[in-house]
Amino acid sequence: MADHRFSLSLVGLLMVAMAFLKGAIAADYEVGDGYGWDVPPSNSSEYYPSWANRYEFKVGDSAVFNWTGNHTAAQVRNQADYDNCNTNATEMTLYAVAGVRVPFTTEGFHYFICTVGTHCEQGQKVAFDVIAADESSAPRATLFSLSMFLSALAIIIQAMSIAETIVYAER
Ligand SMILES: *[C@@H]1O[C@H](CO)[C@@H](O)[C@H](O)[C@H]1NC(C)=O
Ligand SMILES: *[C@@H]1O[C@H](CO)[C@@H](O)[C@H](O)[C@H]1NC(C)=O
Ligand SMILES: *[C@@H]1O[C@H](CO)[C@@H](O)[C@H](O)[C@H]1NC(C)=O
Ligand SMILES: *[C@@H]1O[C@H](CO)[C@@H](O)[C@H](O)[C@H]1NC(C)=O
Ligand SMILES: [Cu+2]
Repeated sequence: MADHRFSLSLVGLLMVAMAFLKGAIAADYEVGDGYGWDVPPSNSSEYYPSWANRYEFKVGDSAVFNWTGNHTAAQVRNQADYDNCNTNATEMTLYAVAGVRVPFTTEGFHYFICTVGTHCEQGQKVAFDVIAADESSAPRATLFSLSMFLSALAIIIQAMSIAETIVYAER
């Protein structure tokens, strides 16, 4: 019985570990955290870049743009478009639905602006410096495989201890 409880807690522990490792493989970043995607309180074009500076974005991670009211998240081509708040629709990828999740599929800078009114000029813009997932992805993959193996092992141990309990019950 004690064995059974032990293996159950082992399974629980491994599930937590797996969730953690899965989180380490790809992360979602809600732009602006609790403030969301809006005109910055200070109209400062440093507001979102300084938010972005707190994180390390990797290929495979995603940006989530959440807002209420009239906003968009538009990925513009380069720093010039970002600096100039270029809202030319044919030169951007426009996301108009709040809560949109945009995965980073390439390394390098990714620039986003809001195309509504003068929001971009008022600082509703963000640049992500996305780095490769390469050198860290190998150990992560290994850790993930290891956690899968340990989970399988824990399930086997649990199944064995249940079988043992049944044997005891039948005696
Ligand atoms: C931000 O810009 C808007 C529009 O230009 C202006 O009405 C508002 O007073 C500005 N807010 C701050 C804190 O500068
Ligand atoms: C998006 O923003 C709304 C309003 O600010 C909030 O209620 C909701 O929880 C946010 N969604 C996520 C996924 O953060
Ligand atoms: C918008 O971009 C397209 C493609 O680069 C260009 O042909 C067009 O002239 C631009 N429109 C404006 C108003 O700048
Ligand atoms: C949002 O703002 C745009 C201007 O950028 C305007 O054309 C549109 O009608 C607005 N939508 C709403 C629902 O206010
Ligand atoms: Cu906006």
